[in-house]
Amino acid sequence: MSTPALEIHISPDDVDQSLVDDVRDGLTASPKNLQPKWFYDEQGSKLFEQITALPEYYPTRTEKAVLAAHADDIVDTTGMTTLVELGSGSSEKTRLLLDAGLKGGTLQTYVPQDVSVTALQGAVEELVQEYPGLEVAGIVSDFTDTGSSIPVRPNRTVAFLGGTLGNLVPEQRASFLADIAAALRPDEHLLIGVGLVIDPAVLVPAYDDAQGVTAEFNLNVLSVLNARLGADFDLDGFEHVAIWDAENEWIEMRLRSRRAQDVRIADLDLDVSFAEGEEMRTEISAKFHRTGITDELATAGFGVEQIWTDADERFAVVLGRK
Ligand code: AVJ
Repeated sequence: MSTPALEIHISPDDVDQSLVDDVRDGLTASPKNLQPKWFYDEQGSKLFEQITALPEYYPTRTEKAVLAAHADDIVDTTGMTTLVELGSGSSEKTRLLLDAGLKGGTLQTYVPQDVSVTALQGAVEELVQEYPGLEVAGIVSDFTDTGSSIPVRPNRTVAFLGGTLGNLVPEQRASFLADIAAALRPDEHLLIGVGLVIDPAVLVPAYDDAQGVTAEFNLNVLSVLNARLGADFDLDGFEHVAIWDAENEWIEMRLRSRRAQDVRIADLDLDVSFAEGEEMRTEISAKFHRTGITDELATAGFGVEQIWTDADERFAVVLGRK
């Protein structure tokens, strides 16, 4: 089998440099923070897959059910010829759209984007075998920086699923959405999956599960820093925290230092002190109202054509049209 071509817009050196910059910025800030994109080394991606199967973690299965129920409708409404998927990962959800798109007869090209060459290579090889009639053209890039690398093709739908939009703060979301709008022509589409604001009694356990998988996922980011930057974080010295920030309407994950401790990040020649009880933010996962996401899309230049949700209104799949 021939190796499918990937278009590379970011090199391993670029990724290393952005890790260095993020960690230096985050650990010298007050309060300290780390960017959620660094969760996903091999172990972190495995842990995230486990999270998606937890009874408390409703987003993945809910979004999948919404897509399964409405994939034909999405394909009919968009008439998509090209599906561009940002942050595609391994995505079995994608197959729901690909199946519907091929059945509908319009879909010709699938463009998955991911920051990991190896993850993308594997996914592309599988898809090429599974869908012989489909052109698959992968893009390696950072999704926040992808507007400019979206290939020029006929009738594109850009999909950004899973609720990952919620990892960005409002200003980052605005520039991300505006970049995508700038890359699209009139009548092309954006399909985004977002978690909705629901009862914190349901939300919080989704990010603080009984089995402790999310805690392990959160702590794993310290292993990533140990491995990639020669840091000496003691994972037992930190504990997982997940809170609902009602004002910002986001879940915030943090790592709380169990004791006063010093950590050295050798590759940055940086020493960092943590006070006992000090909390470092590792992720926000914003939740939305229909009106809020509609306004954010409008500001970026998209009209909302349709919002599909599950019966409990926990998760929304939103179709915007430029
Ligand atoms: C993959 C970003 C959508 O925010 O729900 C899961 C990541 N963090 N549990 C989310 C995550 C903690 C997830 N996203």
